[in-house]
Amino acid sequence: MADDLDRVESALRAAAVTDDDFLTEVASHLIPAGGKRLRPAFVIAAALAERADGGDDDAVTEEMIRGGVAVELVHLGSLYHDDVMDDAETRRGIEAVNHRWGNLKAILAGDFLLAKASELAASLGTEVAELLAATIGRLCEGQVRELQLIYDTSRNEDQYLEAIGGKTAELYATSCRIGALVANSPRQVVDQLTAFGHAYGMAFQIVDDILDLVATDEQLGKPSGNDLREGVYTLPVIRMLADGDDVARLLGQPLDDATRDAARAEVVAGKHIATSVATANKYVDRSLAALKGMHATPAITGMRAAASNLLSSLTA
Ligand code: GRG
Repeated sequence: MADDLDRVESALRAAAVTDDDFLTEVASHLIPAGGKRLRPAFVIAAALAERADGGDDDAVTEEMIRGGVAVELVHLGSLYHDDVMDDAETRRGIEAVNHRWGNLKAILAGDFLLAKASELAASLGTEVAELLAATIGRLCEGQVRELQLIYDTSRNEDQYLEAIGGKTAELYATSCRIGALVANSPRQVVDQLTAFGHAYGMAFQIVDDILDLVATDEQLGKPSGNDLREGVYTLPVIRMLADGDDVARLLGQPLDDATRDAARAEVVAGKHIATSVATANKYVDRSLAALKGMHATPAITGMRAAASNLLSSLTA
């Protein structure tokens, strides 16, 4: 897998190169800064899911690499746009694109990355092209759902789950689906891997949202409690508000640092970090159940391990 991800890395860098040196610089900015490359890893794992030998040297085809690059470019483009919306100063431990070059250039460079993703997807056939286009739409819908309820203390669990389904889980589902499609897997397998990706993505975002409340600034690379400050009320907060908790007195408006810290401390002291971890666990179980009946090939074993380890970042 390490060699395959090196191939993804080279192809990713190549995809951001244009005739215009300035656009190349802006579009390439976040690529060397890292990122876990989880989505391309799932494309490749899903493509190898039925390979009992785990895939010999030639098993990972150029098409699989291209699929991985396409989904990572969508992810990257969405981060460019997300950082504009959040007025972010840093991303992946370096200066955010909007902070360095301004919003207009960040938006255009994000658009450029999405265009490149679409071009690569089109080279993988109509079904993949349509799937990636629909996924970009779902990302936007999820993000809009979230924005519509910013600072809204009546945001409910269904609204939260629907938003994270669109903004995060769909791209994981699509990553697995593209891998399975490129490998010409039977429809049943394509659908099982897609369901795995969706459930994994739900658990991933719930954990990400819990980390925003419980992790330190150093662990996050940004101030913790940022979602509270920005009025994005995530699962533990939604549950406290539904219980009629007193924390409501602090929310519903932009917060200064001291109020954000006070609200965060109340949420962390309450019981809904634990109940939200349990909900993330439910999605982990659902992701494992989606793979039921599939042979324990090296790729499937790796996907199961990735899901089972998802919650370990909370105890690390
Ligand atoms: C036009 C595609 C497009 C999107 C516009 C801005 C937007 C709509 C959607 C934003 C979606 C978004 C940023 C969701 C959060 C996803 C998420 C969990 C990001 C963190 O992913 P990691 O941890 O990041 O995989 P790394 O840095 O490891 O790649």
